[in-house]
Amino acid sequence: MGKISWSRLTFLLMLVFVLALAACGDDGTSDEENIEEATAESDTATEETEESTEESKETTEEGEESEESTEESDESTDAESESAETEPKVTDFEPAFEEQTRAPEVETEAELDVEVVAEGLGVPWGMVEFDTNRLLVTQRDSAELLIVNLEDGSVSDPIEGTPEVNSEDQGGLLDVTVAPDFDESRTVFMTFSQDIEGGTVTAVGKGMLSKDETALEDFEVIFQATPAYEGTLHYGGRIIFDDDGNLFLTTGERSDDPIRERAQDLDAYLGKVIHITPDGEPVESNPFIEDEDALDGIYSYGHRNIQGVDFHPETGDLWIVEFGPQAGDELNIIEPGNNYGWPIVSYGIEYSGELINDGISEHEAQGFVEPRYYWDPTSAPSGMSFYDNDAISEWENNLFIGGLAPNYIVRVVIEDDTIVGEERLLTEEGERFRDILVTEDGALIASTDGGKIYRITEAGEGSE
Ligand SMILES: [Ca+2]
Repeated sequence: MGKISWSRLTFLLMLVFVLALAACGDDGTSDEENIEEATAESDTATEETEESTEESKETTEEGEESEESTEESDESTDAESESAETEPKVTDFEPAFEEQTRAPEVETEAELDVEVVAEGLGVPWGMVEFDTNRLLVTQRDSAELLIVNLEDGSVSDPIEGTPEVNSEDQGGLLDVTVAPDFDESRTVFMTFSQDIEGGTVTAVGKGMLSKDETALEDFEVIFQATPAYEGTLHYGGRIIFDDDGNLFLTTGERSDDPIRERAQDLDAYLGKVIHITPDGEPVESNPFIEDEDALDGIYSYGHRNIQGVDFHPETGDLWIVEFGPQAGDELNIIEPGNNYGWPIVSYGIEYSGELINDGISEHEAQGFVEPRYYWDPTSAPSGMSFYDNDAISEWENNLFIGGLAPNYIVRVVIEDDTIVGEERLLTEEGERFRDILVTEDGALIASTDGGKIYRITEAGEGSE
């Protein structure tokens, strides 16, 4: 074949590729609503989610190809300026500062071992390592608490004594953690969606794990994020202990318009970070404790649906990830008394495509706290954990976040509170990553809505 036919062939191939891209370009986002919002766990919704998963897989593959062809055609392009995000933005918003979105893509250099240690679970929403290489794991829909042994993959029978939950839609048994003095007190804390008069609330309860690990004894509810609402979405529900032995609880704003406006109200626990003692009482140093019109447990407000929380291992700051509307998922550093702006300002838009509150994205200009980072399109963020370990040294102090609908784990590299790199891991697994934890020995553990628990270690460094 002569040179002319080769270049003609190349041209035709490129033309076909460009046309294919153009044809698919617009519908990549149309089904984003199925991501988590409407993930009513009905059969229909599940099918829709699977469809949109496949779509996003396709676009990812196309994205990778287009990245390659860009490199071929223009080798002088600085590779470092490439973002881990390959899909087009769904909004017209510009970031408040350059590093606020689409950080340069980074790549883990270590070779990783990725292993499924357990499968066949339900939706393992929350996990905690309560004993070396043994996890307490919640099952959201069946409201079961299980013990998963990471060393042999064994899964216990459901622990007796867990609370009754409302398991519709996004509700169920949510997060789990243990008291700092668990070895003596045996106290386990859980969050869940609870039916009370007037609707449902995000609730926190605690009980004592029996010596034989088969039952939670004397389980009692210690906190309810009132007011109750007749809805089954946006419970938030993460809990974490601070160094003083108090609990941070995150909530959601219950999703619907107008209830979501309560995220701005200091007389409602919706759309808040809440700071309580292990008995469910407001912590005395809370920012609104002197304000008679405000609820004493509130620590920060103006949040949408906070799905992940952890302390930065170096700075000690409390970081959260909140699920945005269509785009506009945010990473925030939480300071007492601050207002994070939802639903007055957002880097996202409604799933219908309409603007939110006339489409104001600038937080600071409106008197709110700018997110340290946001995603457009969505990363569908869920549970998260800082890598407070040096087993994989290049991961030290990085943040790992589960992605539900773009199916990957997000790795975020942070310097001076600024996001300087982003990587997407396990993109080929096709799993909705629900919760993340780092074990004492430095394994990254990820649970998925497909009922799997993954263990990720450096190749050759595993515990087996
Ligand atoms: Ca915000």
